[in-house]
Amino acid sequence: MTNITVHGTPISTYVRTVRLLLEEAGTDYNLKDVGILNGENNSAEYLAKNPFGKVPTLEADGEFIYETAAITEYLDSVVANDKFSPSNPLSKARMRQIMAVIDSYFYAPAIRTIVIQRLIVPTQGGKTDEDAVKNAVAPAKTALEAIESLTVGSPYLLGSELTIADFYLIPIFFYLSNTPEFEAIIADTPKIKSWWNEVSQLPSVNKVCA
Ligand SMILES: N[C@@H](CCC(=O)N[C@@H](CS)C(=O)NCC(=O)O)C(=O)O
Repeated sequence: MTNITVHGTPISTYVRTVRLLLEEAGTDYNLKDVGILNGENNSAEYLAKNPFGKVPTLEADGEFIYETAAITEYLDSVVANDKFSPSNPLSKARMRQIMAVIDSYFYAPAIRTIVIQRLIVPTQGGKTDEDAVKNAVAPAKTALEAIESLTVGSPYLLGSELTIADFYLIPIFFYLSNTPEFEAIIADTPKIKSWWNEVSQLPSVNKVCA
C-alpha cells in the first residue's frame, strides 16, 4: 500500500481536488498543512519540495510530485485502478480539456479575482476591488461556457461516473457559489447548474470542502 501525504492548506481548491479523489477512492492519507496566507509555501523547506511554492505537493512512498494534474492522474492509477479517468479516448480527451480550461482560463478570474476579492480580502481587513471583480465576470463566464460545451452533465461532468474533471470544478464552485457574481456566471450553463445541484450533495464534498 502506498504511503500518502498531501502537503498543502485545506482551504486551497487544488488541495481539495486531490483530497476529493482520495476520499472517493476510500484511501487513507495524511494532510500536512502548508499555509498560503502566512507565506509558509515560500519557506525554503517547502520550496525544496515544490520550486514554485504552490500547493499541493504529493508525497508518495518518499517521492514528491507537484502539479495537480500529475498528482491526480498518478493517484488515480495507484489507488483507484483508473476509476476516475474515462477509458473511452474521446471522453478522456474531454476530461483533460476541462482540467486545462480550468487551469488556464477559469481559475484566475474565478478564484484569484472574484473569490479572493469577495471572500478573503474583507476578512483580512481589506476592501474588495469592485472593478477587478466586475472585469473578471466575463472571462469566468466564457470559460464556464466552454466547459458546458464539453460536458455531458448528468449526473457528472462526463456522464455516469465521477472523473478528475469533477474534482477540479467542485472546489471552485464551492467558493464561487457564495459570491454575488455566481448567478451571472452560470446563467447560460444549464447542464453545469444541474451538475452542481447533484455533486454539492456528495458526502466527500461535505467532508473536504465544508
Ligand atoms: N499549477 C498548480 C497550481 C496550484 C495553485 O495555484 N495553488 C494555489 C492554491 S489553490 C497556491 O498554491 N497559491 C499560493 C500562491 O500562489 O502563493 C497545480 O496544478 O497544482
